[in-house]
Amino acid sequence: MDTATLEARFQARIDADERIEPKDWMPDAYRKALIRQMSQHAHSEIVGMLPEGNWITRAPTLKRKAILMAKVQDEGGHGAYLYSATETLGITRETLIEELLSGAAKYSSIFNYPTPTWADIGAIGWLVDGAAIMNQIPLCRCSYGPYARAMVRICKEESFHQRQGFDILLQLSRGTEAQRAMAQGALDRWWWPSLMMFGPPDADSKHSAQSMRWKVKRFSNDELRQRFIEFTVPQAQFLGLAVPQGEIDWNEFHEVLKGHGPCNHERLAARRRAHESGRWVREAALAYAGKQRDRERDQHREAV
Ligand code: FAQ
Repeated sequence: MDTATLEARFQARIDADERIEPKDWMPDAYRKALIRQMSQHAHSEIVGMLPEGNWITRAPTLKRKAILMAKVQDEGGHGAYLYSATETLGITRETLIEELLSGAAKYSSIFNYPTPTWADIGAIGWLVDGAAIMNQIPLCRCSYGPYARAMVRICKEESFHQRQGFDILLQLSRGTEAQRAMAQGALDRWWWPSLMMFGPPDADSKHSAQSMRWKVKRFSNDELRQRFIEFTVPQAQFLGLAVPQGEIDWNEFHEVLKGHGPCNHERLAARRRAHESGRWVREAALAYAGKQRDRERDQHREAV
């Protein structure tokens, strides 16, 4: 069968809302687009552990510390599912991680901002996880089966994360004057970067049109951004906090993507350090797996 016929059949399956599975035929461009988006997503989850991890040792109570540790571990788990789902497209996790550590791969702009106060942890849960849910619920209906299924579980966990962040800010906003000011400061810092998470304006989004035809994306960047604003503003009012007014500074977004955000260097340096210090664990696990295989082979030989 020629490529044009295969492509027409593929698109017909997508149009009929059928799921594409790893062993199905797919156009090269579809495979590449998914590897791009899913690996960026996986990297974001892993790099996203860093701004919050910064507060684990300084959480204000034992309960808050336990909750934060669980949340950060969840993000690591999301990264692991997403790397596995990406591997089903024929690329290895080692290659993906090399791309992250060399600086060749993107991860979400949002994780290049600092977390100077405890209220920033509340703002990340409320706004960043809130934005992630808004973007990811439609991905549960994405045409690629492994990505869509990973998203179902991830979204359930993100909704717990969003509530814990809101709860931190609720407590601060009902607290002392200084605590209210801290909550407002965090909202002021995270509002614009959270809106930028949805990606460039529709007119500048180079992948959206094709991605929508393939039903990877179901809504445009601006549509989801607008929904997020409508959903979040009443919550800010409930907290008694003022939402910053004005326009998104797209110049800032592009600078962060080019590696010039406040924490780009720090984040990559932390990931490289973690990768180096985990080397012995990976080597030991590989050696153990090799020994296990030898043992199983010997047992099999003895049995026959
Ligand atoms: N940051 O043509 P479009 C989380 C890039 S997970 C950096 O519109 P597309 C959980 C884009 O890659 C957060 N780069 O692209 C958590 C492309 O560059 P390329 C991550 C961005 O793919 C919470 C170029 O700009 N979520 O938060 C960004 O159609 C708390 C042109 O853009 C996902 O990854 C950005 N914000 O739409 C963890 C969700 N926006 O690749 C810890 C899945 C755009 O050509 C703590 N991804 N770019 O070099 C998506 O839904 C889409 O990929 C978009 C971008 C919507 C992000």
